[in-house]
Amino acid sequence: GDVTELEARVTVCRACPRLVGWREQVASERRAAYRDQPYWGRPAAAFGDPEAPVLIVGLAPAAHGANRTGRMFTGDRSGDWLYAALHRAGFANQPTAVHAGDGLALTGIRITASVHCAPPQNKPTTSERDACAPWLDRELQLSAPRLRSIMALGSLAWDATLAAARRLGWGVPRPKPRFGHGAEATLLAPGDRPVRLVGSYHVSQQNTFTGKLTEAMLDDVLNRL
Ligand code: DU
Ligand code: SF4
Repeated sequence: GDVTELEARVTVCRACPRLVGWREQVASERRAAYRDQPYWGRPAAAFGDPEAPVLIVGLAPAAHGANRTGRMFTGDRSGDWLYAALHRAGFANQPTAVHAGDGLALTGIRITASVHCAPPQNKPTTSERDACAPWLDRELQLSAPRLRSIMALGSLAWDATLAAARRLGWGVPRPKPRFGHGAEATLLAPGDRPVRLVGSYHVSQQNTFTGKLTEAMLDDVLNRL
């Protein structure tokens, strides 16, 4: 289908020189430590159910997570949290995500990110965010006819989603809705179809280790989707 073609196209994108250099440098330096597995070192495409009515938008692949395994949130601590929660909520067939061939499948949900390549310090620049934005635009455009809700993980994803919706001409509330854990806004997709945007603190260790984001808080947002 269209979204699977989109997945294939993003994996060969080389638009951001700094990120192309970084993803390949990390891959070549770390390949030896993961000798028994392939090391991706390329853009991570969206992952999950191609017909999903629910979309998760994350920040960007982690250097040794999706940049290593090639699959969103796979092989890092953020993913341990996210996939366990998706399994509790009934979206994932298993609670763990170890590598791209581990049998994980999602039903009713897809996961993408505002930037598809791992950035140094998990911080993409403004120009990298702008360069990657058309991939999110396209994902939203292709999912629009069936999309009911979007979960934005962190404020960058929240802003990227609102900006994409605005570029696509969807109805977006003004003033711009503010991000927060559990914040909600209603976007109007073509045909004035309401799409509920829900914010969640990101599942990064900075939030989960400190207790800023608890399992109950994450479950609460997922259950609203
Ligand atoms: O080859 P495919 O069935 O289109 O699946 C591609 C990819 O997407 C696979 O790694 C599983 C995942 N996926 C999923 O998570 N949920 C679905 O409903 C369909 C595919
Ligand atoms: Fe392409 Fe996005 Fe990666 Fe930049 S971050 S190289 S736009 S996939």
